[in-house]
Amino acid sequence: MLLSEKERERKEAILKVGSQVIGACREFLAGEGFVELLPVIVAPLTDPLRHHTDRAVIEAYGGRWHLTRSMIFHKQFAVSVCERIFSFSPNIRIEPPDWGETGRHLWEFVQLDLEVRDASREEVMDLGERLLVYVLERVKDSCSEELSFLERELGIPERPFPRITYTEARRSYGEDFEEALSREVEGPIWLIDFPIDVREFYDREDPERPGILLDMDLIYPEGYGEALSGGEREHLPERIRERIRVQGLDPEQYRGLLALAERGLPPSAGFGIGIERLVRYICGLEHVAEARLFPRVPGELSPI
Ligand code: ASN
Repeated sequence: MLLSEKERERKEAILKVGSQVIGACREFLAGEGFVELLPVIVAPLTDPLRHHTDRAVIEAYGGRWHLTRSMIFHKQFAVSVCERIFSFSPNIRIEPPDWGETGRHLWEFVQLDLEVRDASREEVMDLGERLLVYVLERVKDSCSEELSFLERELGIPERPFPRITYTEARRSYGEDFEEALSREVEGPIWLIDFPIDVREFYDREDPERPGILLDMDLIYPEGYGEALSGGEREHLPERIRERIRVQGLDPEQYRGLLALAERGLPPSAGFGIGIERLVRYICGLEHVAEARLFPRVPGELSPI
């Protein structure tokens, strides 16, 4: 026997919840007029990310191709075609091996990545809240048996969700504020206004508050940590060039993005929400790896 009956039943319950989560996201976004894009797996450029992540590059046809860390730049281009887009985007991020123990990291995961042309941060925060509440309600309803098998009591948060700025969070909870904040709050909370040097260059600087970004994370309660990350985007070529320069990145690597920006990337805002983390939260799982049948845990090998 591959799994004991108890293990099999537990895995099946989690996978059924995961499947309902994906269906509920699609249903909600279709109702909001979104177009689903097929994901990009390899591209000449990808998200630089602000923390250290080993590069995952393959060579083909005389070119170097990055495995997608996030579809951020493709989303910025895509909204020049359709006003509202999303994709269930597989991401590869070769994180440090000890991140396998955080309970929150997989080095292959899927994020529901969405973007809206001409939107403000407020608009996508509103959308994010409605999406989360819709999914929780749907799953609570359609997976009541699975949730009771997993002994999970799921509350539906009230909107609007509270907010805290990055600066306030650090002042109140210290360096490791995300974890502490997530343990203390009763429901999801927005973390907003990150300082410019802690985030990637594509999050838009607030023109009225230099050094502060128009971005946000959503933090789950009960210690489950970050749910979602996003913001308004830098879309003007001179702004992108300047942010790349200040972060000490090689502009040559972002030649393709800069060429698109010169031709006119539209203003936009969006976010990505980790699907395995959402399933972990809904099911009350110890480790995000439990949300996948074939998990890729940093620092661990896999037989299949
Ligand atoms: N998906 C995120 C965003 O939309 C980017 C990321 O995953 N790093 O901002």
